[in-house]
Amino acid sequence: MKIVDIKVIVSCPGRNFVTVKIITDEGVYGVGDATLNGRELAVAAYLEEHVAPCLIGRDAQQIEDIWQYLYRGCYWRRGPVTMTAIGAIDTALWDIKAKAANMPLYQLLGGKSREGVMVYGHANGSDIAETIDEVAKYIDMGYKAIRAQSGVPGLDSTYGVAKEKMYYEPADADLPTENIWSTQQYLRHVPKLFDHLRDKFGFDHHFLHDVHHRLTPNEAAGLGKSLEEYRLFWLEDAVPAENQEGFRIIRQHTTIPLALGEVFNTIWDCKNLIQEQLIDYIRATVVHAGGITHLRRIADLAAIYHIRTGCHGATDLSPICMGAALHFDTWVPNFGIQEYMRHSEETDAVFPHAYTFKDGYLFPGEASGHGVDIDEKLAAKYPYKRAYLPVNRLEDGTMWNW
Ligand code: CS2
Ligand code: MG
Repeated sequence: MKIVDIKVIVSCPGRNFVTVKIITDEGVYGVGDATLNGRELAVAAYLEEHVAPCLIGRDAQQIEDIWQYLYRGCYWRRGPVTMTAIGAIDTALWDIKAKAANMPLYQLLGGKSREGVMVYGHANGSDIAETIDEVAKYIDMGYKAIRAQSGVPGLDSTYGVAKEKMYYEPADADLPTENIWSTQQYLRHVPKLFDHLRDKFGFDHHFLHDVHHRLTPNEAAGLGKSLEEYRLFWLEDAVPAENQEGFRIIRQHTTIPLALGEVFNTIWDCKNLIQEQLIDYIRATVVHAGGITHLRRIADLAAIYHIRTGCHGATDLSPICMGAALHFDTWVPNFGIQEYMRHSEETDAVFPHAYTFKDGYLFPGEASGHGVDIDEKLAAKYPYKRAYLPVNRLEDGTMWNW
């Protein structure tokens, strides 16, 4: 089964997405998500100029060899652009293999390990009262797990707080928006949020929170301690993780479950974190961590150390990534949870998909392949629009992590 054509489709149905379509001489095709928020065209050019020419004529069934060829063979290993491009090709090839086998992808991976994939939704409000109302809406929709974010008094904008309530789009401007951050205000506010939430809703639902890389290890340790009584499912991205050893400090002080890794690209980014059992959930996902082929290796390493998966699933990951992740989640033995931020109607129309939501769970569907396609004609109606993620500064103007 030879690869005869590779298309790179860039479109903006509400937000930018990069999609790869691999076409074979047997007429079977597969699609993969190649979206890297705010750096979309770098991946599109990488795929068009440096990947596609090397793959034409190759056997689409040799997923592993193609993965190794693109990883080892490029000499410049790792990095988000390279690994997103590899992830997209890998996803499309798994889609082809499963379609050719006439099976849903989860069957090819080893079959179902569970009936449904527990997801968490995003409740957010400009203050605690509004966040409580939003959490109530998610509970009414059947969610078992809900991420709660709220505006911080004294700050004009806070990560995770959006006007649109069912989805959150942080890449909001043609040039990066500048936000102001205060660690002190934030640390005072978050325990109050969870105090109110537990008071109102009790302990039957899972609550999660994303710090979005804002703290130092010692600050994170303090926050973890102050949140322990509220029994969070996890505290996410408390600290930027380039310095993996930093997490030892957090671990020495608190038992709050820690989640990390939506920005990780390879097993090397989380090797120490996993082997030293410094985290509880690994957030790497299909599109940014080298596709199903590589994510599977990360999950297997994590399983040895009692660490479970919690794939990233924000709106900047296309429905193709979500579909592939759901097949992975259905199979992976050490599954934890899946993030699920809904896409806009425009996005859903461009990417028809087999997955469905019911009572707090997502189901990948029984279509062969990963069950997500792209409507190319419709996609062509939405040309690329440059959009950046915001940047963050401290109150005195110092650049900080967004
Ligand atoms: C996030 C994302 O979903 C999450 O947990 O941290 O909203 C993240 O900010 C975006 O994916 C960035 O592109
Ligand atoms: Mg996050």
